Amino acid sequence: MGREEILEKLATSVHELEPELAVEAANEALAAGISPVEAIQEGLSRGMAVVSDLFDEGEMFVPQILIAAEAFQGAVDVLVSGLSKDEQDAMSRGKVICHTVQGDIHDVGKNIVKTMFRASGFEVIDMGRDVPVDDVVAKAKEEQVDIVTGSALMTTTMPSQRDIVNGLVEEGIRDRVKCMFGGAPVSQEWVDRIGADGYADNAADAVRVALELMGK
Ligand code: B12
Repeated sequence: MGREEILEKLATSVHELEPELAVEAANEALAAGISPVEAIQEGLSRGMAVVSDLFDEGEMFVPQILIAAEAFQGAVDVLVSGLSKDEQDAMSRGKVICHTVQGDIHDVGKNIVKTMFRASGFEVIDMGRDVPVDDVVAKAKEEQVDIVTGSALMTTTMPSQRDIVNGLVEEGIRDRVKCMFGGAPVSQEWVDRIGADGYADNAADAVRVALELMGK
């Protein structure tokens, strides 16, 4: 099976909701020498984009999204297990907190972003969802992370992102910690307004922006 076919199979397994097929395709990707990052970006993420579109069009519903996320994650677990020693050593690319902000339980996007960070060699602390602002700020300080990221999926929970930036300022560590935010209602304009450092509207760009912020 060729490279294009395998990438297509990865994408299809996600939007056709077939976790077993996703694992099979991930193993084929490894055997064919396709890099984990490429398999996630060009394969799985394309499948997830289809899922998002179908959802917006009312053609797919939440239970299906969760199965798609399961297929995505299962394939990622296989792909990451295939990272070379060098790639695993690159784990020092930076330490990142991922979480979904206070009051918000939407974590599908957060999990994708987390996965992309891990697959790209970042060390990720996943704090889960509906995480109090103070906990995030305290963790950033305690773990001396390089970047705090946070997802907000509701207009009502976006202000927590601003509170995190302010909390880091109050703790006196804002100059040492970069802030990156995302989620469907979040925009570059919002991120600029609250004085954060980075924004991206998808997981692949999130990694690209993070590397820029780290000066890499
Ligand atoms: C699935 C879903 C749910 C599931 C969540 C399951 C889960 N475990 O996540 C359930 C059913 C639980 C749910 C509950 C609710 N939901 Co809901 N939900 C959605 C839905 C359909 C899809 C979200 C999703 O998973 N998208 C797919 C992922 C892949 O996309 P994403 O999260 O945007 O992430 C991508 C990018 O944004 C980016 N990104 C994400 N995070 C980050 C972080 C960084 C740092 C960066 C750089 C980038 C980045 O990269 C990701 C990958 O490409 C959206 C509709 C929508 N179109 O967004 C509504 C939606 C978000 N929900 C909504 C609402 C209102 C609710 C409820 C309040 C409903 C209710 N009345 O009970 C509750 C909220 C409870 C709470 N306190 O949070 C509204 C929010 C409206 C608003 N106020 O803004 C939406 C927009 C639906 C709507 N049109 O009304 N929901």
